[in-house]
Amino acid sequence: MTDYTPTPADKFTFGLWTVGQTGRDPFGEATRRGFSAPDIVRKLAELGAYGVNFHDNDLVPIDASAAERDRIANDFRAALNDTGLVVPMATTNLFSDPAFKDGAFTSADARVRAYALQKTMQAMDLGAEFGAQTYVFWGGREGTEVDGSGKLLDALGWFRDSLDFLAQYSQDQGYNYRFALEPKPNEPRGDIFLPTVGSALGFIATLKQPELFGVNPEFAHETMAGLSFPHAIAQAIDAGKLFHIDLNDQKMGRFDQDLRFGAENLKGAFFTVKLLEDSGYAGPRHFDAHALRTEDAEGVWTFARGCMRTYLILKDKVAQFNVDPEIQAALQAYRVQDAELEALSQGYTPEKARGLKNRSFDRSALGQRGPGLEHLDQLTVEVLLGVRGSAPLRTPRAQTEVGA
Ligand code: GCO
Ligand code: MN
Ligand code: MN
Repeated sequence: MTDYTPTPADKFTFGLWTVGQTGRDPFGEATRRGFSAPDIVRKLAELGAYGVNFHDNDLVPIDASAAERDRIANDFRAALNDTGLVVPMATTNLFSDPAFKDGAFTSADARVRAYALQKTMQAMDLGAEFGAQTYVFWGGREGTEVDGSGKLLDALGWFRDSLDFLAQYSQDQGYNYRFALEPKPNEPRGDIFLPTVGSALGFIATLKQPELFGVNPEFAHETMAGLSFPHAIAQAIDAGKLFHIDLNDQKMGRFDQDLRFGAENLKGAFFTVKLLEDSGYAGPRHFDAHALRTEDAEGVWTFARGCMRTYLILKDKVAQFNVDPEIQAALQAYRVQDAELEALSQGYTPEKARGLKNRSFDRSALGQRGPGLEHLDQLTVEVLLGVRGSAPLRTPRAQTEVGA
């Protein structure tokens, strides 16, 4: 029986801002002290994580002197070297400072837009210094409460110009980042631009170098929009745009809870893991979540362990689902195959169009078929409840993929 202890081959990552979160919320002060960046690195390594990600100001305070910046970077580098933890992703804090209160790349103030570009270039330099390959854009303050400001169309244009500018900067510096846009419908703004994965995918197609841009979908954010996270990531995978992922959990219709992965929607978490594993997604499994405000330091590490452990348990459940004979039979029964009609329906020719138009279909028979979805779904629930099958089918270590 496996104990579901993660190893770096599982590619689990956390942000400095996630396990470092101190419990502060809009109504209350911090409830715990947080940890230094090197302490987070050491503890995550001890727990079996693969990497750590950061916003520029998680690591270096916004008002640090050059000497402070270098000292902080050196301490952080020493912890990474000691532990072997890597930094796969970096990002910019374009939301905390009052300068960004009405947007960064989409501010109506040209000076703020220019400062946002400067700050992001510096943050990209910092990320590259630690080997980050993916650069995330979460437009926390990119939005409005007052649409009478008349900037909806201009804002999208400013956003586009900034992303095009930064993609070119990355190439000129030889960083060759892959950029991942992270959608969110609201909070902290009343309405945030590019609210869903679908919106971000549509916007990417309008950029100068769309091939450099993908998405960083977050479980909580699609759920806040009332949407299905598995559906969102399926569309991103289909488009070749799943560049990164923020795993966490969320109750629908609430504030952004950033709960421990699998804490709330086990079925959604299961199909998330299934899509990632079955599609061969090779990127980090990043947890953008934090411990409940009630927790002390020990609770934070219980939370981090729990995210990884639940992922590994669900990965086992996916393997079990994929070989369960009754489930496989139900899946097969669900699909009706017809070689002749499939050949006629694929790849237009005038003959096929004529052939199809001349076919007669038994509409009433088509409407009468019961596809067996209740049966299939009950079997899925029973896999999740642990009453089907025997021992867990953990992938042997030697077969799991290693490396960045
Ligand atoms: C949120 C966001 C952030 C971003 C992070 C990376 O909780 O609203 O998900 O945590 O992911 O800023 O850019
Ligand atoms: Mn979130
Ligand atoms: Mn996120």
